[in-house]
Amino acid sequence: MERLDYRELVQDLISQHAREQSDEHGETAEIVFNTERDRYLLLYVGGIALADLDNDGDLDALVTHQFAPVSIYRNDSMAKSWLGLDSIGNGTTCNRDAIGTKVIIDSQTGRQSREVRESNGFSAQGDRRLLFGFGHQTQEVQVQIYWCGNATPEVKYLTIAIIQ
Ligand SMILES: [Ca+2]
Repeated sequence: MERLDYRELVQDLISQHAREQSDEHGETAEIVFNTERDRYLLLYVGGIALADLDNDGDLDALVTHQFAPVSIYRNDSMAKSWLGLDSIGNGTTCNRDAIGTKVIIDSQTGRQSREVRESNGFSAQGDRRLLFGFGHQTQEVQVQIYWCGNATPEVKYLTIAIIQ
């Protein structure tokens, strides 16, 4: 089975959204609610996907509506140090999507853990890439990766730097 690149799918949706929100001169149009009915139709949520669409380390949101174009909400948090891990299993001892892989990171800011999941609930999907934030300082971190539930972790030591 072919592995889909969700980033390409999201870029297609963003391009489609931009075209739908632009006027005939290519200028981005402001969304105007003409009636309460329009507001209801736009706000009626069908599904949500949380992913780092602009690759800056924070989760953005893509929301589908039953009767309106897709909405995209960019998270404009301040730049911090972060790490994104995109896990790919070897296909024998761990599935190719690495579902069930758990990552624990110990740093000066504490312990964080994330797990690769197939889905995030009804009509919802999350970024398969695991995102970790480390505040406003460069630091050494210990990364423990438990591939597909394996009891013995793969251990890495990384230096996380702030991107300005
Ligand atoms: Ca982001």
